[in-house]
Amino acid sequence: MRVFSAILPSGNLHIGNYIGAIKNWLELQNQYQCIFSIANYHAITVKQDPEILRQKSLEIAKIYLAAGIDPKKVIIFIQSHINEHTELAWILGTLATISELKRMTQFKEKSEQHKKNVNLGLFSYPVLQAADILLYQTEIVPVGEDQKQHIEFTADLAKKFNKLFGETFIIPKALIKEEGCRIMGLDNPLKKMSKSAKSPLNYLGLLDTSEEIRKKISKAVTDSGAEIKFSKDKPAIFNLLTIYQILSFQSKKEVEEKFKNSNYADFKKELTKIVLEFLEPLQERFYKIKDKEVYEILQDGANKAQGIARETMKKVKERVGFLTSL
Ligand code: ATP
Ligand code: LTN
Repeated sequence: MRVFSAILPSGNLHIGNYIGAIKNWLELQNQYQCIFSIANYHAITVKQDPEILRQKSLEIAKIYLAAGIDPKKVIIFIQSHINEHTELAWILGTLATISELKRMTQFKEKSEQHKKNVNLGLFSYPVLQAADILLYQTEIVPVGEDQKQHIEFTADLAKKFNKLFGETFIIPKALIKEEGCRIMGLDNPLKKMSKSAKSPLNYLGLLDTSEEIRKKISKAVTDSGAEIKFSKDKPAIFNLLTIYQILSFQSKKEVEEKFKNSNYADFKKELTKIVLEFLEPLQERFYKIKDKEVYEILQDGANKAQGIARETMKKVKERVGFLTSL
């Protein structure tokens, strides 16, 4: 069974990315063949500064490693190192319809956010994502809840291709853990925590300093009332409790019991403590990793990914009727 997932090198990785995606990758890497990419082709669908994009790509690779992704077990690579991603995206694009793509929630949201740059890449983004997944004959795609629609679109596209040209692709499934699959913004608990949020108060960055974490948690929006309980009609405290619960490996009941006599200020203090206990060792590992070491891991990852990608592309080209080159 193969697992594939990716993250965009387009901002600061946050606790939502960790809880919704990376944390689940850690469990999967011991059971399946996992491939984790850094999706830089996807990142340029919104404007990026080239130098920052390069730095962030290296940073994400280091975060994977610091979080515990093991390059001995897993393939880690940069999307643009494998040409087959864009090549397959072109072919799949001929099967994707404009009306399907227009329905994509992420496209609608990003078009709203970047009104002056609603480009073709942003529109066909899910097709490139489908190529990422199908190229490696992926069965499981561990992601946060926001990506569910893109994975369903990928499965539909794979079925369509198989029906037209014969069995070629494995049909992938999203793996979305119920708990923590949608961590909300600290400044607005009705919208997901996001790397591209305007205010840094929206997210807890994996590389934030302890002062920043303290400040962000102390400023986090809370609900009316005073109870520290997982209640659906109190989205702000529900979200903060979810972060606490997951990082402290406790059940909802245990957490509610612990805070039954506390007020918001006490709870926020404990939350800060648990977030820092999680981040400090991760950051310590992060700052020790040398660039050279990462380049070697990415090169090795690209070599391994290339082999699988080439095999799939060969099959795809035959199936669609391309003359094979000599
Ligand atoms: P942006 O807001 O700039 O689009 P992002 O914060 O959504 O970025 P991505 O690179 O798109 O980050 O997502 C990487 C992974 O993290 C995906 O699997 C995504 O589903 C997951 N993820 C992103 N945000 C959250 C969140 N708030 N809660 C849980 N999982 C999340
Ligand atoms: N679109 C995803 C990132 C991504 C991805 C993938 C996730 C690009 N290619 C393939 C899973 C599988 C996002 O999180 N915004």
